[in-house]
Amino acid sequence: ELKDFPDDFLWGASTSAYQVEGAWDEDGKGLSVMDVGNHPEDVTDFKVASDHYHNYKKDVALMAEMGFKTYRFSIAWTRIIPEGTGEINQKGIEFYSNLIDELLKYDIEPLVTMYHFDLPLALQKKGGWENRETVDAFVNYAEVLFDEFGDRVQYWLTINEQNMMILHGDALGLLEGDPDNVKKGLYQSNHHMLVAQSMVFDLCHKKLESAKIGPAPNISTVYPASSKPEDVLAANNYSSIRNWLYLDAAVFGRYNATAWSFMEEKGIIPEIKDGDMEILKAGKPDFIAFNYYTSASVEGDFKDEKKESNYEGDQQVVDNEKGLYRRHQNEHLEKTEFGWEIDPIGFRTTLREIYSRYNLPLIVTENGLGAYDKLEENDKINDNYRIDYLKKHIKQAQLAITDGVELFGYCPWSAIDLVSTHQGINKRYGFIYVNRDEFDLKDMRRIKKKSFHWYKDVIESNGKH
Ligand code: BGP
Repeated sequence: ELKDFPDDFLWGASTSAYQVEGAWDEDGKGLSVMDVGNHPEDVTDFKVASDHYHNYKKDVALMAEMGFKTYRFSIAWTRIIPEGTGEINQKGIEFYSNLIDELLKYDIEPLVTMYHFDLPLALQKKGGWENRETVDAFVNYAEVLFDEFGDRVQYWLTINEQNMMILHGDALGLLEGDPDNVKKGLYQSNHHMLVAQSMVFDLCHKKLESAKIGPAPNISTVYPASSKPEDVLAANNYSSIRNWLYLDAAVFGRYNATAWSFMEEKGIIPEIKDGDMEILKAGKPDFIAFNYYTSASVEGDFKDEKKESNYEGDQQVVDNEKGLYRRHQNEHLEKTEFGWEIDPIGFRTTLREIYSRYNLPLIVTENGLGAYDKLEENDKINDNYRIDYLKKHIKQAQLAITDGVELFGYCPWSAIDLVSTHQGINKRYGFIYVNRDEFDLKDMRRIKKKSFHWYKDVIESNGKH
C-alpha cells in the first residue's frame, strides 16, 4: 500500500542568486565569475535576471500563496564579501536578512545554498578553487553566514552541483589556462572543495546546535545501454565518477576506489595535504540534498573508434571518457523541447540508490522541466507539460517513500522564471512567469502559470494531486 508523504514534508521550490536576483552591481556587490562569463549572442546575461532583488517581497508573497513550506535560494558570496575575502558588505547582509525575515513571516523555512556556481571573480583571478587559499576563504565566508543568519536558518547546503562543476568545468566559469592541465586542475579544485565542505559541516555543528547541513550534488542513476557486460561495467564506471566520488567523500570521508583509479590512470591525482583525509572524515553531513533532472545512459564498446555515439541531446551528460564509458541516447525515454530525457522511474531508482548507500535523510533540491512557455491572451500560461513532468516525479517520490526512503522535502526548479545557466530566460522552469524576453525587459510583471495553481493544490493536499 502506498505510504503518504510525512506530515511535515517540506514542499517548496528553488532558485539561485545569479539566475534570479539581478542587481548585479548594486549595493556594494562584487563581481562573480557569472557576471563576466561569455554569453552566446542570442542569450541574455545575468545582470537583471528576474530582478528578484527589488521584488523579493512580492515574490515571497506568491510563494506563500502556493503554500510553500520551504524556499531554497542561494546567497551570493559577492554580496556578503565582495572580494571573496576581507571586507564584509553590510548591505548584502541586510538583503538576505530581510529575505529570511520575509520568509519566516509566512512560516516558510529558508533552505540556504552557500555557493551556487558564482565564485567571487577576485578569487578566480588568484586561481579559484585550484588555489588552496580558496578553502580558507570559503570557510571564513561560511562562518559569516552562520554568525549573521544562524539564529534563523535551520537548513544549510554547502556547494551546488560540485560534480557538474568538475565534469563541465569549462562551462561554469571555473576554467582557465593550459587545456592539457585542465583536468588536473579540476580534480585539484574538487579536492579543495571537498576539504572546504567538510570543514564547513564541522563548523556548522560546532557553532549552531540544532542546524542541519548537507551537500547538494546532481545525482542520477546510470543505465547501461544493454545487458552486455561491457556496457554494465561502463555504467558502473560512470556512476562512480559522476555520483559516488562526491558523496562517498562527503559522507564516508574517503575517495571512491573506482574514481581514484580513474584519476590515477589519467595522472590527475590531486595534491592531498597532511591532515586532509582526517578533515574529510571529521566533517559529516546531516542529510543529502540532490538535484535530479534525468537519468544517464552509457555504453562500453570502444572497439570501433570511429563509431559515432547516438547521443544528440544537450543534457547534463559528461563527455566520453575513452576506455571507460561513452554516452548513449536512451531510446526508451521521451525528451523535453530542449532535448533532455524525461525519466520519472529513474528518479525513484536514484532515491533508492542514494538512500541505501548512505542511510541519511534526503531532500530533492532541483527537479523540473525547461520549456518555451507561451503567454496567451488574458495572461494565461498553460504549462501542462510541466505539470505532467512534476506529477510523474512526485508519484515516483511517493513510491520511493513507500520503498522506505527517508525523503523529507521536494523543491522543484524553479520557484519563479529565471535565467537558465546556458540558455537564457526563454528556457523557463518557474511556477511564476516573469514578463520579459532575452533582450526586452518589458514590464517584468509576475504572472501565475497553470502549474502555480496545480502546485498549490499539491501542497494543500500533501501530495495527493
Ligand atoms: C542545474 C543548476 C541550476 C539550473 C538547472 C537547469 O544544473 O543547478 O542552476 O540552471 O541546472 O539547467 P539549465 O539552466 O541549463 O536548463
